[in-house]
Amino acid sequence: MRKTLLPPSPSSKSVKDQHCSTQTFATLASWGFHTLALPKIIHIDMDCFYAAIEEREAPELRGKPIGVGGSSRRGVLTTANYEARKFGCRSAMPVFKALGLCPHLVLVPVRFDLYKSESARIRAIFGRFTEKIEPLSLDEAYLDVSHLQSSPEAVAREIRAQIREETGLTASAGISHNKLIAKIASDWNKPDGQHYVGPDDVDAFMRELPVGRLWGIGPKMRAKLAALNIHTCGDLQKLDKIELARRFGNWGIELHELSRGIDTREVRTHRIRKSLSSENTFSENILTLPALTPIMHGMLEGIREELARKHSDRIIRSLVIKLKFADFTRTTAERASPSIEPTIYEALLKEAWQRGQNKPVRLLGIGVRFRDPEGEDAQLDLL
Ligand code: DCP
Ligand code: MG
Repeated sequence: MRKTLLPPSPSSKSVKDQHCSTQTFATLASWGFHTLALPKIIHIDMDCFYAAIEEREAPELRGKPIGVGGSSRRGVLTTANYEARKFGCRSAMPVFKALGLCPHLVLVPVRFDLYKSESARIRAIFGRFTEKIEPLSLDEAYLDVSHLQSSPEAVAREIRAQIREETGLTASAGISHNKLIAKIASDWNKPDGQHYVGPDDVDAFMRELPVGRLWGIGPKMRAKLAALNIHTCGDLQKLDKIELARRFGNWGIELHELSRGIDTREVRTHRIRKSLSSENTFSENILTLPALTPIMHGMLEGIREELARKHSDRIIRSLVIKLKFADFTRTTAERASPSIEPTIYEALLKEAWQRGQNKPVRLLGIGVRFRDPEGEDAQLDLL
C-alpha cells in the first residue's frame, strides 16, 4: 500500500473555518485573496464502474464490448464499457436495442454485493484524506479537502493513484471551489483523467457550458430554454434575475446563480434523516375539525407504511401535527411518544385546530421526529 501523502497541516484551521460562500469568495478573489479562502472540492466518479469491475474479474473479457445487466433481451443495461459505448450502448438502454447496435456485446449479470464492497474500499481510500465525504452513489462522491495544504489537483491525483493501485480501477476527478463545478468537471477528461477549474477559469467555463449540464435541467426544461434561444449558460446569463423569476419562479432565481457557477452548498457528511412527514395542501379549504380528522387518519396510514418499509431501525421521539390556515398563518403541535398513537395525533390535531379559532385549514402536515442515533437530541427542523 502507498503511504498516505498530504496529511492535514497542523497549522491549518478547521475545514469549517476556511469555508466561505462563493459570493464572499468572489469579493475576496477580486482583492487577490482567493487561494487563501477558497474551499477545495473534489468530485470523484469511477469510470464505467460496474463494467470495469466485471472486466477486472474476468480478464478474458478485456477488449470486448461488455454490457452489465439484462439477463434477458427484455432487461436494461446498468452500464456498458467504453468498447460497447463506441457502438452507442449506454446505461438504461434496453438489451434488445443494445444488441441491435452491437451484436457481439457480452452481457454479464449484475453483482451488486461485489460493487458495494468495491465502493466501500474506495471510500476507505477517501477517508485517508478527509472526513468530509458526501457519497452520491456507489461510484461517486464529493470530497472537501480544504484542510490540506497541498493543491487540490495533487490530492485528486494521489487519490486516483491509490484507487488504481489498490483496486485496479480507474477514477476521474473534477476539482474546483464548489460542488457544482467540480461535478461538471469530473466528466471533462473522462476516463482516467481529471480537470481543474480555478477561480479565474469559472467565467469562461460556464459561458460555454450547455444548460443541460446544470443539475435540475432535464430534457423538458432544455426544450423550454431552447425555444427562448438559450443553449449555453452564457445565453442564460443574459436574462436578469427578475426575468428568470417571472418565467421559472424560484427555480429561475437558482438558475441565475447556477449559470454563473455559483453554488454555496457544503459537502454534507451525514444524511441522517431527522424526521418523516407528509403534507397535504387542500384544493378547497377544510372548514371543520370532524372533516379534518379522517383525512389525518388516512395520512397517518401512509406514514405508518413508510416507517415500516424504510425506517424500522429508527426510534421515534415525538409525534407532530402542523396546520396552515387560510390566512397562511401556521402552527405545530408536538408530543413526546416512542410510537405512533392515533389518539395522540387526534389530541394534537384538536390542539392545533383550536389555536386557529375556527379558521379554515389549507394544509395539514403529519409526522414523527426520530431520536438522533448518535445521541445528540439537537433542535430539529421538522415540518
Ligand atoms: N447505473 C445504473 N443505472 C443507470 C446508470 C448507472 O445502474 N441508469 C450504475 C452502473 C454504473 C454506476 O451506476 O456503473 C455508475 O454510474 P455512472 O453514471 O457514473 O456510469 P459509469 O460509472 O458506468 O460510467 P462513467 O465512466 O461515464 O462514469
Ligand atoms: Mg461513473
